Amino acid sequence: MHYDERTFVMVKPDGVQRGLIGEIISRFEDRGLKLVGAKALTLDEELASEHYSEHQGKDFFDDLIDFITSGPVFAMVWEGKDATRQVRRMVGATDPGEAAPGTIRGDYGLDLGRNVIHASDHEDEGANARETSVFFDDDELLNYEQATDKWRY
Ligand code: RTP
Ligand code: MG
Repeated sequence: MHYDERTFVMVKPDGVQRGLIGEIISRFEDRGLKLVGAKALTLDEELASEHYSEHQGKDFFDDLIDFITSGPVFAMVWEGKDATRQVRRMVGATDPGEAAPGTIRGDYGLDLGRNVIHASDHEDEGANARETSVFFDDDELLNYEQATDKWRY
């Protein structure tokens, strides 16, 4: 269990279009996580394929790439205790129809494609480092103390 674990998260084009960036940031802030990187951008096909390289060859891959390149996304890195697993719990199941109410996908997701948010897989050991490096250079990530740090992670 690492208190300063970092995890990669991205609001997908549907979440950006629906104005959910602020709501999603608030949820992670309220949970006591620390924002150490953020960036708005539109993915091209190459970057999108690199990000979702684990799904190359699957039947939903082309639709996934079309969707994720269809408009701006909002990429972030959050830091905190057990951050990868805790963020995944807050994000909820892949299919919003199965995601529990109270999770981001359970509250806002529409369907398997339009599920609002991506988060690195806590069961895939290298996912965070790999995905973070697709979006951020090392010097774009912050190291800072928050006044509230001693009260949280
Ligand atoms: P993500 O990577 O986007 O955070 O989602 P996830 O880990 O919960 O799910 P993953 O298995 O990595 O799938 C990536 C995205 O592909 C779409 N998908 N479509 N059978 C299908 O049609 C299918 N399966 C997955 C979803 O949008 C999912 O978020
Ligand atoms: Mg995934």
